[in-house]
Amino acid sequence: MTKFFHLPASCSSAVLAALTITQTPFELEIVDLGNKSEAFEKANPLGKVPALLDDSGAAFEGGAINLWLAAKNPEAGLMPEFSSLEGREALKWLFFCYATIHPIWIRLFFPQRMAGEGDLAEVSALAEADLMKNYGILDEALQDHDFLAGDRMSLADLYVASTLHWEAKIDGRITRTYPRLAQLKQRVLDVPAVTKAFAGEIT
Ligand SMILES: N[C@@H](CCC(=O)N[C@@H](CS)C(=O)NCC(=O)O)C(=O)O
Repeated sequence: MTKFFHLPASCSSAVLAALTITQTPFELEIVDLGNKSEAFEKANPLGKVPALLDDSGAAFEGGAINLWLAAKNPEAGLMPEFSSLEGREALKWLFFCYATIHPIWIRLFFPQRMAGEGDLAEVSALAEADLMKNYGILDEALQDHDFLAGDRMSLADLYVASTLHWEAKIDGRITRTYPRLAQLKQRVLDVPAVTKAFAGEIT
């Protein structure tokens, strides 16, 4: 059976949700970053969650895993047909989240990795300002429809909803500033399979 390496309330929560929605059987390993298991080291040489390991090999990078799960389980409707306009939008926002937004959170949570001997508070302040600018772009994208790529939830919405949990670090400033994002988060959390997957870890 596929082993899924996870840290509750981290970026691997979006993969947990996709595994649950697609009813993919998996065995859960909660990772201890301070004491990494041999299987986890094998699953991801970077030592980061999410990762999968099965008899065929290993997979890491949450966006890639989720796109693969979506393609393998089209009936789950996690992504629109890529060649459609909705598909282009969903891919655009998904890549925006993984490539642009997630690295900014890393700067906020681990400023020492960026600052070295420098000013941690300055790195954190710049990261927070960058987050506000980029979530503002997502907020604008929700002006005319309920989800980022139209009227149906896609992997991009799932990812945004799980990242918004981290805004506790900045006193909930994102959803206080951008109510459309608060609504999006609630819409995603209300999808029954998402509610089940996130139970107790994303609120
Ligand atoms: N690009 C990777 C990033 C993975 C990542 O940064 N995971 C974090 C949790 S959100 C982690 O495991 N951090 C541990 C560390 O950096 O030591 C992905 O999207 O899967």
